[in-house]
Amino acid sequence: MVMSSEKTSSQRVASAASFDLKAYLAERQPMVESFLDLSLPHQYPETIYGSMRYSLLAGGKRLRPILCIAACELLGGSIANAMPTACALEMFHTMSLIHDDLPAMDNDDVRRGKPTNHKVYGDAIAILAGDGLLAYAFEYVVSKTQDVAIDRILEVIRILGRAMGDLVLGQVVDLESEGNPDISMETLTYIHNHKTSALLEASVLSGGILGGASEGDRARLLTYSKNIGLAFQIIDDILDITATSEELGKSAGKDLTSEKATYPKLWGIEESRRQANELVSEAKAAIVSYGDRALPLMAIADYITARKN
Ligand code: GRG
Repeated sequence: MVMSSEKTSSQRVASAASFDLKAYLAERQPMVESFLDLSLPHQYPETIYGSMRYSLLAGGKRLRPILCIAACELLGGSIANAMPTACALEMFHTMSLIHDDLPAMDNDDVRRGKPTNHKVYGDAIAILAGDGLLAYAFEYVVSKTQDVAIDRILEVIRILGRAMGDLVLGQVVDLESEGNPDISMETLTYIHNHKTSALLEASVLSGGILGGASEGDRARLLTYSKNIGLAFQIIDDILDITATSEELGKSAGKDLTSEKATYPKLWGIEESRRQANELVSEAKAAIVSYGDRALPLMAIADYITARKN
């Protein structure tokens, strides 16, 4: 659904800056928090539910659920249509963080300002908590989504499954590139398209599909999400250098100590920031035809480059 508009495209892109993203998030983030809390109640065996809840409810920006909800609303769907998938996206994201932090992978002690899952529950339970969240998220989408045609739910499941497969591919190439700061731009882009962008893309696309996206809507949302996905990673690399561990809620400066290839290393900080800003402009341009309904997604795109953690 493309809206006709009296504002010009550049006026629309500019007005994203005056959209009250704070108020938009203040309404939706607490809803996501309470649905997440209800999604996974304490039950037997207590250890594994405690471990999954520990990481799932540890905070974080909740960017993926918000993107899903915003894309659904853009196309006229409701928050309720998107909420089960929004929660599942956070379960997927959380499971990837738990596994990423394990000693066999990035070996991190702190995440979201708290000791990592394996530090509290041990490696075995942390692995199982990740596996549990992965499996449960799919079930949750199927059993809780309401007022959405079954073929759309099936397509959402396909997209989510593909994205989680992509995360594995990105992580493998990342692990294989460890200690080699001279990897090509092509390999670096492969890693981030799969590790980071894939789930952000799935968040936007699945929200769109739940909201009734046409083929044209899907193409526009894909362009938007691919651009914000890469911009998000570039800013992540910059923040690893410029922000403190307290601000990030995880160990800062790890890319330098682990000799990881990053965008700032390849381009420098200033050029990296310029590239991220350009990607965000392209993302916003892709959805400008939706009129004021696109303002939340545009403001989220701006937030991705302005964020401090
Ligand atoms: C998918 C089966 C399966 C296994 C996981 C470990 C792994 C394979 C993939 C790693 C994926 C990963 C951790 C990518 C990094 C993505 C990223 C930039 C995370 C930070 O996201 P934020 O800033 O975090 O949105 P918060 O805490 O705010 O949610």
